Amino acid sequence: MVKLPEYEYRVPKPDAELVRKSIVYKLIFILGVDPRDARPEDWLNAAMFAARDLVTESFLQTRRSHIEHQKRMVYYLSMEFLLGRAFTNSLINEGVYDVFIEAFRQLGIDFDEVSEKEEDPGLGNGGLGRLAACFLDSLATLRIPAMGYGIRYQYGMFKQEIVDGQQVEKPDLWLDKGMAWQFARPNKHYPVAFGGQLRSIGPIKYWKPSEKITALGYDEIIPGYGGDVANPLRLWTAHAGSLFDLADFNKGDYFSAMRNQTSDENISRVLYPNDSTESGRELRLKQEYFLVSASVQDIIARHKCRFDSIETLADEVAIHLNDTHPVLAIPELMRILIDEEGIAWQDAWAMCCKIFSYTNHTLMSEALESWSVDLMGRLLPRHLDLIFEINEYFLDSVRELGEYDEEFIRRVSIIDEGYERRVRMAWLAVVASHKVNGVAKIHSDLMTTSIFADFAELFPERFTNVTNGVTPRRWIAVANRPLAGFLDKHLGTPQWRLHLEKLAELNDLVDDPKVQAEFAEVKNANKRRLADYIERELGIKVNPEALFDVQIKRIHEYKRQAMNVMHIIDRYNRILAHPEKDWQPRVFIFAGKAASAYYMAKKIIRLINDVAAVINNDKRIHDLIKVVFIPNYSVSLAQIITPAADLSEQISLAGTEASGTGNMKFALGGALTIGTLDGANVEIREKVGDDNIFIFGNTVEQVEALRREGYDPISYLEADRDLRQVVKQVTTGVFSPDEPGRYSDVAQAHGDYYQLMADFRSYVEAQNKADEYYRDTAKWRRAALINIANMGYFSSDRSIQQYADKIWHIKPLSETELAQNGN
Ligand code: 26V
Repeated sequence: MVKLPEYEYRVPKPDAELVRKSIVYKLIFILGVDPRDARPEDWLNAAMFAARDLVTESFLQTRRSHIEHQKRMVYYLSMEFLLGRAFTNSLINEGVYDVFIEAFRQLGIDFDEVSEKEEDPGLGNGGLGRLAACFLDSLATLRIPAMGYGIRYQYGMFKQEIVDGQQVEKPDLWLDKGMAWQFARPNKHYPVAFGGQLRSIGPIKYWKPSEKITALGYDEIIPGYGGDVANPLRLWTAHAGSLFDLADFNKGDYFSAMRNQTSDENISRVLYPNDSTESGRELRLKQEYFLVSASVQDIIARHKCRFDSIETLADEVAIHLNDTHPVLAIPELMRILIDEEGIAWQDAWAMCCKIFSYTNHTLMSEALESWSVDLMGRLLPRHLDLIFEINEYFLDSVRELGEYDEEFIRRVSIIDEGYERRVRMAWLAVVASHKVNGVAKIHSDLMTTSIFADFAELFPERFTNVTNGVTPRRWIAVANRPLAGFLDKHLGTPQWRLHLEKLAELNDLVDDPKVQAEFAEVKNANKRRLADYIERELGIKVNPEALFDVQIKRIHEYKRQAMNVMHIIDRYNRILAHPEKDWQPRVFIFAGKAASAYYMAKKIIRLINDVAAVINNDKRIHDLIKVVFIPNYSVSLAQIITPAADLSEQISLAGTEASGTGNMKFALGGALTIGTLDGANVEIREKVGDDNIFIFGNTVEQVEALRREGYDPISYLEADRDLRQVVKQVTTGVFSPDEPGRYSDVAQAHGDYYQLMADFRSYVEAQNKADEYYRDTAKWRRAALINIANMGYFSSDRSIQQYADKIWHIKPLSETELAQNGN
């Protein structure tokens, strides 16, 4: 190994002058741009290169420590990572935010204008992807030896435009804007094979694939807070054929070789913009296999570079499956261990069972992945064969217990022997994992009584809960600087960034009128920032003194944005009927994307915009209601909207939202929740107390009872005149006068499967209660402060610590391990 004297590669502690010089240097010598011609985009790239220099050292040092101290590693496999912008986050985590602000000031360049030029890498759909990003932040911050693996989609989540009230999808060309935050790793490449045949010579099986592509790695740097650790998120890009094998081109058919190249490279072209169904798409299966094959090969290569023998793999490595999307990692590891490493089947299986763990993120049956045996056999014959062997081995072991009939065996079989035989990916995940967790208490409980009930009977010790969390670095320190200042002052320490439970000390201050007033100033500053954004982007003026009522998340029927709209219409009706009453002015804010093929979700977006057009322009309402749909929801938009909310809408039908993490971000920013007893709302209520949250609606038990007894939406309509009026207005075209029949199908949708009618009245009552609270400013501010003070538990640091302790059995790098690095 090359010996370097220390001073040759230690980046000096930066001051503003050094940073300024570095930025200008990068601009000229890396980007080749004359400072006099530089656009904000160029300054951004230059500044990101300057910031990357500061992180790179800890990035390399972290890796070196893992090797030297032979640390057990965890690998987090996910098809989605919604990282959000890297620039300001890295400055906060490196502790150089103010230094960069000063450097920009010296250059005479607007820091905010420049940092807003950064594209969000939208490599995910929603909750699951954002959770993965919060987890990476916590893994690095807690110094856990870890690495993420994902796909570097060329096109991330589509950009949403609203045209005539309707969603229009536009491609997201995020990579074209520069990639200053990634290191290309041209030496990290692996072949990924598909198709062909499975042959055998005696007991030895071998796979002769018909197609081979190359996975090429890029490392996105994930800096931990405090600046001494940074972990990689390795993202794979598909390249045609074998990278350095030019044989194909020498056959003389240059053009068809090039054509094949484009189709092979489709694998990493685009993120599937759907988070509930994508049944049977061949390209999706190829993407999933592409991710896991490259990652498992890389994990093994890394292990071999640290240890002599593959036999110790299960002692040194934990692999976590973020939902079922990367579950093919199980047969892929089996294949490599058996076919390439010569390990006996049972030994390989024992290793897998020690290595894998799996998180379930949804109970919705349509989101449970299964692949037809036919398709899998065509694309991955060896893997299908291994899955059959795993299934046989597993079912034999169940039969041996002698307690279960064939009906039970049929239910737990990894192969669904229905009309078309299918591989149940969640079953495979449960059978191979030593731990399976849900993402909130209620969700983990429901998991073991519903979809996984049979498995919970077989393996009770396998199931556990780790309630989700969010990173306070991004969601307070970066997104809510006024609140960060407030906390620093009143907690008397910046330590809440690392120990969020310190927020509890605020509990002593919630009655102090001065503290309440200061908090109100924080909230108002955030509301003014959002109001400016809304005016700039949409030309709508909203009053920052009104109550900001916010629902931002994917548009889904189960999340019941439609019920929110029904309340708005009902309120509109009541104001018109009683204009003399003292109504609380409200701004209703929505944002969220609908899957492009999800008809009903798109219709909900249109309804929101139609209702907005009518109410916002009705002079009789005197701005008591404003309805705003903010287009193109993303992590960076959430960073602007969340801190500005007064009221957080978490109104899914009980039993449908696994956890939610937006609910945590809002409460952390001092918004009060109006919500059902669903997902993490249940635990938020436990922490903040009943008086500081507006809970309404049926419980899971009540929802199930209604379903059992035959849910009858009409009965609610008959019993409630206001509800009847709202439904009538929507379905007869009051909000779509140019096309009165536009929503005639909406009310009938699946017989109100998500029980909006059943919860409507109690929702409206909870909303009225919220108005009453809000009028009593001291009471509201106190409740908001109590919410902040009791959110410490919902830090993703706590979640990750629990994963590390109960699931991965992994220890962080100690201070000394990090420091003792021979270079
Ligand atoms: C499913 C599918 C189906 C196949 C096509 C692509 C695709 C992509 C994603 C998904 C699963 C989405 C599941 C999800 O995002 N669940 C959310 O996870 C959050 C983090 O645990 C949790 O807070 C939300 O409640 C839950 O909805």
